[in-house]
This record gives sequence, structure tokens and C-alpha cells, in this order.
Amino acid sequence: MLSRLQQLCAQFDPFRIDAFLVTFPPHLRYMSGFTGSNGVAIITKDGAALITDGRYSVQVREQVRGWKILITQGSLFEKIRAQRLLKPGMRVGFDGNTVLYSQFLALKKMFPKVKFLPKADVVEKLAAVKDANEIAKIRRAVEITDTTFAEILPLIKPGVPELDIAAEISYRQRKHGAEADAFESIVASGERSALPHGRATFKKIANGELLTLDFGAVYEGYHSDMTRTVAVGRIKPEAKKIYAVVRSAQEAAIEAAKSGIRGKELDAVARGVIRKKGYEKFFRHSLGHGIGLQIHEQPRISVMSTALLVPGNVVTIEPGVYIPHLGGVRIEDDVIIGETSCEVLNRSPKELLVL
Ligand SMILES: [Mn+2]
Repeated sequence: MLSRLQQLCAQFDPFRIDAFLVTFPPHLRYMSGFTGSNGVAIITKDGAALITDGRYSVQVREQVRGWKILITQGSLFEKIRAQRLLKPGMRVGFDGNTVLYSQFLALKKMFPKVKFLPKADVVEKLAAVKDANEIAKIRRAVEITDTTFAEILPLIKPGVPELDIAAEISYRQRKHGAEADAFESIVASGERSALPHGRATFKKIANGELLTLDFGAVYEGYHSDMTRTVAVGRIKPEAKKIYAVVRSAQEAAIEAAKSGIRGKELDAVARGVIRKKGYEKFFRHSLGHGIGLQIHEQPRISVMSTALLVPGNVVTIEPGVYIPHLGGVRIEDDVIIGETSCEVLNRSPKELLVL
């Protein structure tokens, strides 16, 4: 198995580049192990250098092995120039999605004889295939989320504000070993459940409502992401119906998720189930996304995505149906793509829970 640096350098010839520049913290972490918030890496076939500032002088040496480490109090790019890490005539690739335009202009000005070439998703495509160590961390993050879900169910009652539930999620995930929430938890009740990204508010949960909970944990940098929708008391027949539709779409997509399928083909499996029931126009987002050091990463599973799923991808499968003024349902699991099937990591139940 090639190291991450070797895998990156293996792309230099096809891309016709001599070096790759990394600034985005999750990509720096993936390539080097460095978890600081400020740094630049210059990777060449002859070696890799990481430049950061004085706040990280101790941490970077603990976290990064086999790289040239440079600390500066001034501009990171200035340090690259002072150390002559980039030579005239070099062609340097960078991630056009994360390097700022102002940084690009500064680089061009500081290194007039170097060519900087935007390349899309180079590090992310490597990071999309998880190794055993990464999968173990994601499993742990998912376990924390499942355990937390079971614990908060008894706390969901009419009169309890959504924000109370969000606070309990954060507290319990941390008590179970999470270093952070994966993102600001979505706790959306009643009509608000029709907002796919309804952050928790002071609204009190009421009887007869759907309640969507979408949250995740971070464990050693790796994210989990789960959604469940529950019923609080007796809900309308149409709410029950959309629950059944979303559940069957989610299960059909899980059945189809395996190596060799493209993102848009998998998206179409779930969307097709929802279309047959007449709810297609109420499913307005993509089916899923990769998870890892970022909460949203490659591969994407959307109507547009040509990404070919391969073993070791870890993705979410999360169809939803959202009907204004009635409410919404989303069910989301994290799965590992295998050769002939996928492994669902979440253990939380998927039948409609009536609280
Ligand atoms: Mn998600």
C-alpha cells in the first residue's frame, strides 16, 4: 500500500506538475497528520515540507514525521520563498476549491516564474478511500451517535424546546467520547421538520408532530452523520405515509450501494422509489455524501455525480420528503461501500418510533 504522499506524487506525471501545494486544514491533516488551523504544505517527489506559525511549534513536531518542518512568525508564503522550496520553472498544483483567490494572487506575485495550476479534488479523491484505521474511527463516531440517540428518546416530550434536545445531544455525545459535534445539530419539529436543515430553535415540541433529528459526532477527527425522524404522539396519516416512502427509498438505496455504481445511479434508486409514490418534487437534495475528516466530502451521491463508488468509500444515504406545513421525514445512515454490498454502520432503529 502506497503512503498518502506516494499516492499524491503518483498523480504528478498525469497532471504534468512538479509539486502540490496544500493549505486547507482537513487536507493538511490527511496528508501529514497536522491538526493545526494554519499551515501550508509543499509536496514534491523529493520530499514534503510543512510551514506553520509559532503557536504550533511543539504540536507540529509531535504530529508530523518525515517532513521538513518550518516555523515562521511572518507570512507562510514568504517562508516558502526564503527557503527556496519552489524553483523557477516549476509547475505547482493546488486545490482550486479551497485556496483563496487572494492567496492565488499573492503566490503569483511572489513567485513570478512558477506556474500555479488549479486541480480539483486531488487530496479529496485520495481521502475518499478509507483505510482500516480510518474506518475504525468512523465506526466509533457512529457508535457514539447511536448510543446518544437511544438516550435522548426518553427526553423527547411535548413542551420540551428543540434547543434542549440539541444541548442533550452535545452533552451526551461528549460524555460518550466525542471530541465535538460533527455539525450544529438539526432538531426540527412540526412544520419546521419540512426544513431539511432546520437548526434547533426555542420552539417547543408538540403533540402530533414529526421531529427530525440530524446529528453526528467527531472521534479522532472522523465524523458520523445520522438522521432519524420520530413521531410525537399521534401523527396525520399522510405523515405516516411519507415516513413509509422515505424508509423504502432509503432501504432500496442501501440494497443497491456497492462498488461499481455511480453516484447518480445510486441517487436515482432512491429518487425512483419516491417518484413512484408521487413525492419526487418534495425530495430536493442529494442522496448522500462521503464522510471522513470532513462532514461533507467525496464521493458525492447526487443527480449530477459521476463518481464511481469503490470499496472503502464511506458515505451517507439520506433521502427525505418535505411537505410545507405538514412536515418532513429524513432517514440517514452511514455505510461502508464493499465489493458486492455495503455495510450499514448505524444500529438505531428505522421503524417509525411513536414517542
Ligand atoms: Mn448527511
